[in-house]
Amino acid sequence: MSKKILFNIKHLYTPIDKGIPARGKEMNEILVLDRAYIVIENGLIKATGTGADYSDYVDSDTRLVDLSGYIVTPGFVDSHTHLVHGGSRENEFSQKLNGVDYMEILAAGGGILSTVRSTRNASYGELYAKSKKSLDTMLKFGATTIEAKSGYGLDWENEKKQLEVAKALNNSHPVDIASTFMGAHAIAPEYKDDKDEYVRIIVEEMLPRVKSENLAEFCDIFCEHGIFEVEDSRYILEKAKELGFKIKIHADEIVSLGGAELAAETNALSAEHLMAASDEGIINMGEKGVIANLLPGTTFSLLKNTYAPARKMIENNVAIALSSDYNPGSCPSENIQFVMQLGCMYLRMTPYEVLTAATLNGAYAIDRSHVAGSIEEGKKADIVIHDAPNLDYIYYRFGINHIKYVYKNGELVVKDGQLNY
Ligand code: IZC
Ligand code: ZN
Repeated sequence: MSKKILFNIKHLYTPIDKGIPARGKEMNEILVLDRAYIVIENGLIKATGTGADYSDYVDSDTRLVDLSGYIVTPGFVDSHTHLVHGGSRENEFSQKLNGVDYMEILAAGGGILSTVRSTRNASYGELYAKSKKSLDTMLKFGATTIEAKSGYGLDWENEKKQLEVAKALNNSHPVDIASTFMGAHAIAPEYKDDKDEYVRIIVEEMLPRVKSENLAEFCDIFCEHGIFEVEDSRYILEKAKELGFKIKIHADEIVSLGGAELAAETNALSAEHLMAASDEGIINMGEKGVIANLLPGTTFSLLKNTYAPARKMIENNVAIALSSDYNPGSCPSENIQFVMQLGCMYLRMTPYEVLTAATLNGAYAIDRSHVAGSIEEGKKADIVIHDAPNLDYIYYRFGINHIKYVYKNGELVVKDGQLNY
């Protein structure tokens, strides 16, 4: 039995898990404990409290860790990433600076399709090494659980390669990874003039194989004009549901297409982006309990000012998760803290709402709420210690890394900001 007690924590901040995602104004409810302690046993949280009461839990082989001067939050849950991919797209950065639109770059065979070429050309080992490096960066910024999508293979061999890299990293790396199949990220170049055939391949060939080989839990689709229209998306997602996948939709990222409405209609677990979501779509999502997974790093990186209408979502009782969208095109940064800072600055969410979004609601968005997302008895001891005097400070001092220590499953995996596993 290994036991640790983190004590003398200046302030501990955590959302409270009520068995469903925190919706609307509930997102602003954070439990704050001063001079707090956390008892960790066998990698799990056994108890929390304040003051000296932890002494009841101390026995001869308990390790005591004094955290005076530091604040603590749950490990961050980055519930939307494109972790596994080949190459980079800095060549598109200058195009973007010159006003060329994301969709124009894609229509000209670049964008996602450029990363498809790099990913197909990369070996399993190369993808593994590159993804591991990114995962280490995510961990150093405080993410202890993430989601990873495929979608840069667009054929069986290469989609499988991406998903196998994510699965292997989930087994070998401290960060937990939930996998999503996203063969419907773009139309494969081989079928650019025959979308229906590519849709058939996704539904009849790839989805059943992903399921039978247990390579992913979720199915996601890029529902956007000129990629997969609402009808294509509905068809693919309904088939995915029949096979037992939980579903997600990249919805209303660029134009208002009815993606939010579709997410509500199909009972998707989450809808992603939503920068251009309609009022009706937002209302429907609130009614159906679809999580809005907002990705302000992408809006920032696309040089846009059309941030998702988070306040309107909160007014309509929507649960919001916040994620990096880490990918080589529209958000080439693994820094979840910067995304949280953007959440305050541009989505106009409160520091408490942002914390809920990047922890508990992120865990719900990838069906990990039973193990992650809050510092509560029975969950994994995934705990982040910030070198900061209070929570506001970590949003106010943007662009730097505030992490002092990270515990994952009760083990110290980041020490003084450096990897320690
Ligand atoms: O590689 O551009 N939006 N997919 C949908 C992305 C962004 C990732 C990319
Ligand atoms: Zn994405």
